[in-house]
Amino acid sequence: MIETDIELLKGIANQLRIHSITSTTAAGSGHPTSCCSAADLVAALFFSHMKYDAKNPHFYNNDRFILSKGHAAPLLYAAWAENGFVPVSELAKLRQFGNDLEGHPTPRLAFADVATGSLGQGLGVGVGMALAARQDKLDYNTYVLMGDGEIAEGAVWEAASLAGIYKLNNLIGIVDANRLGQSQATAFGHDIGVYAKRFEAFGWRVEVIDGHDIEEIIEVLNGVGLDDKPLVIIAKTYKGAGVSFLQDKDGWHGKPLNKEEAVRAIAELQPRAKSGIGAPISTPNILPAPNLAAPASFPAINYKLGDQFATRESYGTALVRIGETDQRVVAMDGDTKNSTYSDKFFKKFPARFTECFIAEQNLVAVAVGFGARGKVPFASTFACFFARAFDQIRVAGISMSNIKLVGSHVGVSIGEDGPSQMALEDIAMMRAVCGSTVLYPCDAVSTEKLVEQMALKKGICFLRTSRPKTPVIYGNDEQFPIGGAKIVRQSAGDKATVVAAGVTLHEAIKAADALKNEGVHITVIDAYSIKPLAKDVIKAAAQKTHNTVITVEDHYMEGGLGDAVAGELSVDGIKVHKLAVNSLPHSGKAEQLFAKYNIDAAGIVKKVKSLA
Ligand SMILES: Cc1ncc(C[n+]2csc(CCOP(=O)(O)OP(=O)(O)O)c2C)c(N)n1
Ligand SMILES: [Mg+2]
Repeated sequence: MIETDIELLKGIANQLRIHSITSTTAAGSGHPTSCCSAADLVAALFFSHMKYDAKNPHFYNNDRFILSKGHAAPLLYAAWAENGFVPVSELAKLRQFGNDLEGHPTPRLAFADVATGSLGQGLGVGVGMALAARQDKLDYNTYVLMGDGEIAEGAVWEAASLAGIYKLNNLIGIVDANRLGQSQATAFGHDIGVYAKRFEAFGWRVEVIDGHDIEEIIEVLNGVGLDDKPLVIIAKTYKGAGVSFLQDKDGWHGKPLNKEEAVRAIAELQPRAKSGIGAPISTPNILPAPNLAAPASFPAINYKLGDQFATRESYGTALVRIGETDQRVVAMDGDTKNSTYSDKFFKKFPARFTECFIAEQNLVAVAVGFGARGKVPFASTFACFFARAFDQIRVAGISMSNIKLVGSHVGVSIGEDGPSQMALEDIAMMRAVCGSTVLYPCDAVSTEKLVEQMALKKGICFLRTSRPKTPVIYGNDEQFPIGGAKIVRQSAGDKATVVAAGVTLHEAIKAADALKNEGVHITVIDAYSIKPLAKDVIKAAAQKTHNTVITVEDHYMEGGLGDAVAGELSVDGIKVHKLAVNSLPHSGKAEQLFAKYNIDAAGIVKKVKSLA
């Protein structure tokens, strides 16, 4: 433990304010007043309380800091400049094209584990990290700095709830209660007792402090981990604190000072500022490092052709199998584990499973947190409910997160439960995420092999699993590389190329067999990798069938397999005819719904025959 030098910390806080003002003025944009309110908190954390190796922000037992109010990025950058990691001269390049000191933090920076800036997401990520620390028997703490306006977000309370349930005393939330939001005062202004009651109700220990009193800040931080609850520090602060003409003033959110104003502000701050360069920082404990190595291979699979399994069930089987050899694999679910079959993993490895209850935004945020700690998190729920967490998934794209999302119960094939439970937009949604991979297996073997691929592939991978049982059509040695496709039927003189995936692949096979009896032949392709799509395989097949492709999918018309194929192949002059769900579905038997939307064998036969 280093000795606390209160005067030095006060001085560093003002130095951080100066950097925040200077860099945003140089950039001509940014949020200097949001930085000023939190400067004392950040100075105390980075230069007295937190234990970390400032030369190696990735060190596995460093305390973690998530700037959930990501718009205060200049303050974070200033802290990492004052601790010596970022050259101070770099701060002047804030927000410049090509510089990693962007408007909001991203993991392009070694010290930002995740992207922030879409408010309300940091605490859930912190929950994932705090859980990862526990699983890895590491003693780092996770600190999450939030704005008071920000905590109106429901996702904050999903996270607060789970942290309370799991008594995460290694998670510390800090609310910078500066009374103001963007366009006006927050709903509760400085009536911060309201926040205290709310966090208390979620099972947190609450400390209400003056967020500009370094001694008080240090005192509450000294109490971190002393009981079995997560701790939230509600810090009463003033936006623009430290500068007389900014402090507690409306209308300054997201506004840089002009040059003359900056000079005046710095003149106020400079006499009370001290450099943090060379200040001692507490070092983390050296504990055994977690095993984060990818395995050389996975145990073999053993299926018999024709045996029937739902791909959702094969997912559960696969997860247990890869979890045996890949210690990085962890899983989480939103109270659907007996439907998604993630309960197989839960039963086998309870310590590596997190029940997130019915809170899908937090489910994804927790996965992002685990991913940021080197784990390979598999988060599952009904595919339709991932739509609730689309912003978390989108931001995971910016975080370049390594997360695996597994959505079951897709399409009209779920039948009787009706449209509220049917994922019919999920392919469109997941395809749109930067850097994502979208996979859609049709049988047990391809599911097992794709789950292996997902574990080995860094990035956001989505696996679409189905409820109905389907026969095993592939041999145990078949390989399913991401970006591939399987030609399952092809002969000379084929009339059309039918591209399907998942349940509709089996309908396409039935259609091929039915047509064959009538002397009509078609190519059938299993597009198990929707993104990236095996464009060359489909194109080569299409060129042998008069440039005619029919896509068949249990998904809405928009943005799914059909659009993926059309989007890739239209430039090559290939005509794509889409069969997909084209109206609001109704409860019913899967067969009835398939027939209604012409995505069953009969519909495919009809379509093939209709083509000249
Ligand atoms: C989800 C989301 N909604 C809206 C915004 C736009 N926005 C950025 S900062 C801000 C106000 C934040 O207020 P507060 O959390 O109190 O932070 P402060 O700047 O006061 O510290 C808003 C509305 C955003 N970034 N994210
Ligand atoms: Mg505020």
